[in-house]
Amino acid sequence: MKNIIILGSTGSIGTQALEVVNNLKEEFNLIGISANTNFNLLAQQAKKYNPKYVCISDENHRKSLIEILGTNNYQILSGRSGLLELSKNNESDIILNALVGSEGMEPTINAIKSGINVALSNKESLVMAGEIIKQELKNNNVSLYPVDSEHSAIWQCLKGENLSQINKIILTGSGGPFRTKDINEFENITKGEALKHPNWSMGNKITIDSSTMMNKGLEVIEAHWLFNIPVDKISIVIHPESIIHSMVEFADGSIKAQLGIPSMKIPIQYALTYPKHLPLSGMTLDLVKVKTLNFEEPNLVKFKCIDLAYQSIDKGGSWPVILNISNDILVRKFLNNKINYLDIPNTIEEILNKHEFINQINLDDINYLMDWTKKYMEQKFND
Ligand code: MN3
Repeated sequence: MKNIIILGSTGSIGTQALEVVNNLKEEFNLIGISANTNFNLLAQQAKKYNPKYVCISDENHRKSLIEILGTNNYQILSGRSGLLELSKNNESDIILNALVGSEGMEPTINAIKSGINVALSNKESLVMAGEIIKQELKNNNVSLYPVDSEHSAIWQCLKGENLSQINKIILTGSGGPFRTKDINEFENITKGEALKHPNWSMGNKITIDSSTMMNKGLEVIEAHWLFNIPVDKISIVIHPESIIHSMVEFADGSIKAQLGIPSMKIPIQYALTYPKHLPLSGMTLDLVKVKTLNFEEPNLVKFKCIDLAYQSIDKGGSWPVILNISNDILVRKFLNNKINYLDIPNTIEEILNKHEFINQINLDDINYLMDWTKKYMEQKFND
């Protein structure tokens, strides 16, 4: 029986993770959940699953949460400090980090430093602090289990294999909603169009990232840190059906792939139950119905973000940090109708080239770069 905390329990990954945990009652004891602003759903989840700790990050909703739940049966935490405290709670054996964006990095590091294994959905943690996280994993003898479907696939393909015998990793991506759209029409892409992902149902931030294909770029960096593979051995193949979740090619040309229906429940459950594949209903893939699998090359001209991500990990240091933070801020602005679609890649490129490069980064540098990027954006967009 594992004690588990789910950070970001009201989001797309969090709600699915709660179902997974609830279906495996003999495996898990849920001890904590957290949400950013959605106190209503958080309260419902608390009543249904009875965790000891309930955390609302937005301090404004603390009172409302307490009004619904009371303080007799739950320990209520709030604010950024409450979240950070929960991420260090070593009554838990595993923490699922399903937080969105850069804000998820510190909780990941806290958990590792507290000796807690992490099931990581927050890829931004590794994009910004990959090197620091790897060092802390070693120092604290802690494991990191990927939740991202591509990385779960690679992880499964690498089981029992020797890293030195790998030719390359082949990350698959659906290509998003604009795979076949003319580049000249990109300028007028609306939020509604960008939020319509063909295969996966996900949160807003990652859905926009999938449409710009920044998501795939971030995943290249994530794979690099997770599996210790040089970036020139990580390639991207567009696979519109999202049935193959990624592949590994070995020295002899043999390729292993992991397949399944595009549901996050499978990689979530595997990250939590590793190394066991436990029953999960409704997830059977009917290959006869799928019939055809297609593959094509990614278009790096249309999807500049992929190229920016490769450049970033190549340059290292502050580049991936700036890449990630500026993307976070720009996606939020796009979702709030503050900027146009093409402002996302164009501004990331601009800021990457303008910032003062830091070669070896520590956590203070990352915090400094966060502030610097926020200020840059405020000035650029006048808000
Ligand atoms: Mn993914």
